[in-house]
Amino acid sequence: MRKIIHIDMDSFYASVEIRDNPALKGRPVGIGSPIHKRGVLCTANYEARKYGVKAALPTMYALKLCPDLILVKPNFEKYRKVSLQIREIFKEYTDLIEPLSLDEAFLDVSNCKQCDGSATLIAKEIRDKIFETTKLTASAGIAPNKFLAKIASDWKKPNGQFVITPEEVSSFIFDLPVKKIFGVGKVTAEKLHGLGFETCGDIQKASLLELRSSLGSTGESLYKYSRGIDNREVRSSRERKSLSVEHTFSKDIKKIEEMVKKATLVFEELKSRLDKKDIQESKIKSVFVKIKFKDFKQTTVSDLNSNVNLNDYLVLMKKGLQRKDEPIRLLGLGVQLKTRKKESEFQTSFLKEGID
Ligand code: TTP
Repeated sequence: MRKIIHIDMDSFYASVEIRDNPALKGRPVGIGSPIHKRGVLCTANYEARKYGVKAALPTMYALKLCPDLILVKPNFEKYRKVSLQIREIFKEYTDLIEPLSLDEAFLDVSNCKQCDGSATLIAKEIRDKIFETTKLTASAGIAPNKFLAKIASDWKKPNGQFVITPEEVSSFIFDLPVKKIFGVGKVTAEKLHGLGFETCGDIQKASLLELRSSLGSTGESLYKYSRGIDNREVRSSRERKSLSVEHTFSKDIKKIEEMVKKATLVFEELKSRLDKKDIQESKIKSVFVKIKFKDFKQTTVSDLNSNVNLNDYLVLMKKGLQRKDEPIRLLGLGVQLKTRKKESEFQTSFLKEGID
């Protein structure tokens, strides 16, 4: 039985900016470029969230929801510095640390001797130390696995923590809405609702076979997650090979103008994810576009190019669209990263997943 802590800083970029400019305190703040209002927000503080303003929302739209929103340009150097400070604190407790982004990490504290081995007390101590060192608050989730710990860290946000003991897993998971499950986005959630699954408890009533036939491999993951089962280890040295953002549309898209509009949104989200994961251009090997057509056939177009810019992605998208004259149901933009793998291996593995 593992003891996992998921630590997540509260409205991270916004909190750093407010800490460094107290005049922003108590006012609605969004992090995003004030000049390029055509972009999307990286995040917003809790005052702004009251208006419905949140990460990934187009800045123009956020300003409509909250005309008093103060826009602050992101400063990644500062966020990186805080990130290093919090990682130093994690290291005082365990070597099994899996950072998910600059402000978020899983810690496996199963063998940690501090605080008499109590993961709850360790989480509290870590949050206190983070505050002492950075003057920023963090929330924590404590649970027997990563899936539950991540959900739990959201439960008492901001500046709180929530524990799910092994005994509590069944009752906690039973009423959990399906959209809280990792990987279940808007479209999958709608599909699940259509099948009559509102909560994890509902999914538990279905057999593995039923889930597999109606949802494919997603069905298999849902079978496990809906029972609170997750055997993934905390991996401290994982080498990321790619990062992408995909949008599945609730209605298939036919018109090229609409595809360009969607691509622009996906692109902005990709850029902000790259920042959040601290992936700079020097780490990028190639860029790619993935398209899934109405008939579920998919194609990937890539280019050995480390510049992440919208025009290049649009060129790749148009190339992909020429391969089939059909509306599209999914658009993904991404990057392949430089790895320690040999070039030849990279090419084959990429092509394998790339074409149809
Ligand atoms: P999150 O931990 O997802 O969000 P948050 O810390 O802003 O707020 P919460 O208190 O609800 O956890 O992301 C951490 C930082 O990553 C966030 O401050 C800004 C950045 N980010 C982006 O740049 N783009 C995004 O789409 C998201 C979700 C976050």
